[in-house]
Amino acid sequence: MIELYTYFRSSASYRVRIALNLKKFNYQNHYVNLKEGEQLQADFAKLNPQKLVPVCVMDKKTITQSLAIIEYLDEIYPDNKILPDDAFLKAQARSIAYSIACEIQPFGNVKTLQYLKNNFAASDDQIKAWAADWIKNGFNSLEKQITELFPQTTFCCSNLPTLADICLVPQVYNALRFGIEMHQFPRIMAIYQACNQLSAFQKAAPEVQDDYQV
Ligand SMILES: N[C@@H](CCC(=O)N[C@@H](CS)C(=O)NCC(=O)O)C(=O)O
Repeated sequence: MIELYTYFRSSASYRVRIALNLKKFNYQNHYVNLKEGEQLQADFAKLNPQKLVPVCVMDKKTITQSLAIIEYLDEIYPDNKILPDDAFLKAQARSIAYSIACEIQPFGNVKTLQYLKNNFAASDDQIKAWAADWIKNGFNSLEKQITELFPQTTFCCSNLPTLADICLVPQVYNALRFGIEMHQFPRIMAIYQACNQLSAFQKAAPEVQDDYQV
């Protein structure tokens, strides 16, 4: 049995939920309420000293970091591949995924936004503008990259969803929450809509998680 420590609104957990669904795994959720600071409590910090979700536990092995979890699952269970076999496509899928996971998401993370509030007395509007700006900057680059390299594919870099789409969808979900006008990113939005036609993506959405709160 695979156990997933998750929070409905966590985009990194959302990535792993999509991957688990694409691979057709059953898994058991353990909910970590980030709003209540449960990620900072001693029990959870013992499981993940990084104090972040997601965490995956399988066969008594604990894995942290969403991309490490997804790549591990893909290596040990090769059915329904998440990373393409072709080396160039694999590099492109990782390039898009890393640009989201390394260059966008950390700037909107709970601890980053709390730091701005606690140490610089940033207002809610300033914090919102900060998070939205990093997403817009990242999406400007990604829109160009995907359009130039893969103008015709249904998903980011293939006609099958890959790691790139797994990272893109939760980030678009966040962008919409921050009120970003997504019509400026037509290629990204077309991919987002194509992904959300698939049940693996639908079942991973924040609104259908058991810990969902408005
Ligand atoms: N690079 C990490 C990011 C994990 C991460 O930032 N998780 C967020 C939720 S999306 C979190 O647990 N934040 C808690 C905090 O900032 O205190 C991954 O891909 O797993």
